[in-house]
Amino acid sequence: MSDRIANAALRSKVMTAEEAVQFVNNGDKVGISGFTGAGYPKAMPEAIAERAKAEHAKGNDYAIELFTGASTADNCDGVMAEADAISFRTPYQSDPVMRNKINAGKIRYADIHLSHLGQMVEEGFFGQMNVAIVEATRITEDGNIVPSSSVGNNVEFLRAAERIIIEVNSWQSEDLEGMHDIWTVPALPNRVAIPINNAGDRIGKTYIEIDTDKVVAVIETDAPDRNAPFKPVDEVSQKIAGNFLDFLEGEVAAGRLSYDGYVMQSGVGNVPNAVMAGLLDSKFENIQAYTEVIQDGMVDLIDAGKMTVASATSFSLSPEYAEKMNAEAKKYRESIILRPQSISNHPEVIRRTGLIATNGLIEADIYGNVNSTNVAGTRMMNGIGGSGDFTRNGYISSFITPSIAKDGAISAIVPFASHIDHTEHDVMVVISEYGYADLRGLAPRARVEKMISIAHPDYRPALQEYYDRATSGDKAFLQTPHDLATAFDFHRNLVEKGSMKG
Ligand code: 0RQ
Repeated sequence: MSDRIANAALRSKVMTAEEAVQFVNNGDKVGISGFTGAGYPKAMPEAIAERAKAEHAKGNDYAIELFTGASTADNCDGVMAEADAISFRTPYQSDPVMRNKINAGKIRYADIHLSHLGQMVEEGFFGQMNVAIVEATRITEDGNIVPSSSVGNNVEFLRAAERIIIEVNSWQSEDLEGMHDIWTVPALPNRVAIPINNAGDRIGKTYIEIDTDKVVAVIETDAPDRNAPFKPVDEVSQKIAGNFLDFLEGEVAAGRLSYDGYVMQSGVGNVPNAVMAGLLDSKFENIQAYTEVIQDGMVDLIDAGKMTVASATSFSLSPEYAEKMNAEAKKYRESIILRPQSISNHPEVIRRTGLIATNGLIEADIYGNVNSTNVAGTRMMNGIGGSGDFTRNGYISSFITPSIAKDGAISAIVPFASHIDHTEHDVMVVISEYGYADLRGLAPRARVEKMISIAHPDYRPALQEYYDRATSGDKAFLQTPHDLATAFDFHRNLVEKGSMKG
């Protein structure tokens, strides 16, 4: 038996996932570890999926309500969705099978700001949590949990659940111990200020204290995290990264940013990764990240001595970089901190650090409203994730996007966003391969020209025609002019004809 389970009482609870699944009942609210493809339980999801299939074959109902940190992986979200083992999901997902079931109406999905969920769970907004299933690197002598490659909502789930199942994964490096910083805001009415002034401040413990009496099972696993590798940086991503760096340079020239004062938040994806590659060759030094996930590009910046510290709640590393992290965790824990997502994404700290938020989008409209979640206003892509936490509270909030998707059938710049996650009040800069639209301080009508200038040339005439139509004649609503009869023509074309061009 693994020497990673140092507590004798918990050692006596070791069993297989197939045995432990008896503690996960139909209708249970289950909070699991996991954030992007990191730190999710490796054995229980398949056991839950198998139990669901067996129960369904007998004609019995069996489905759980699933709460996580964020997205997980195909052998977690994917297998359970495939087996119809999930009836409700929150706060974020990106698995194709789960996405299809959500859009088919088979899984109810609540898309929630990542910083909000822990508090909502603990305060009972969803009712009683039944089970917490959390991956650990190690269980200490006192029965505390050393988390693995993510922290997410583990603390809140472990506190709120009636029963706890711990998966101890020996694939995770024991040297991760010391990287975590576990501290949560006391519950109302005893709130205090979060004592983080700088991204690198450590304020808590390196482990999570739990009520060991609630532990019903401990499972030993030895399985890797599963994150997809990044696509190689293409020409469009490179241009977007270049435009983003031009924007940063402009801030330096204007005296609003210094070369050693950049605090970064970055969404995941290929374009953010290209931005980080661009930063490697830039004049920026001593970069700090106060963000949600540690990506390959940040590890490169740390290795190059360009980034001094990265604070997040999870890794989101390619398989190659995950292996490297495991091999060198002792070194990286000097400059990487993993916190609960209620702290990594907390508005109070985000505002204090003065970070520049940079996220992806589905579409932005000519006035700067951003849709991050629903294609054509109706089909869920992934979810809002942490983009709202950072966009609303960043010092500067930027979005980076290719001007088109699906070989040009979709324009990222539209007349009227078909769903709005980030309002015109929060969106400051939108960047595409054609340049950046700096919307700060502008009235809505002054933003239009800038937004059209970063649209794909194929779509610029139609956007201009729309704006001309919206402002022609005696239109009543001149603060944000719209022609309501044609405001969604781009989307109607997409749905009816397969392309926004019509
Ligand atoms: O689809 O993979 O089938 O080709 O969306 O698009 O251009 O690679 O960009 O990876 O940054 O994703 C908004 C989805 C953008 C993401 C979104 C299709 C496109 C492609 C991916 P394919 P790109 P990205 C912190 C912040 C919300 C959560 C968030 C997201 C795929 O950024 O989920 O910001 N954001 N969290 O073809 C139809 C459109 C589309 C579209 C793109 N208008 N219509 N499909 N796509 N635009 C999160 C963390 O830090 C964890």
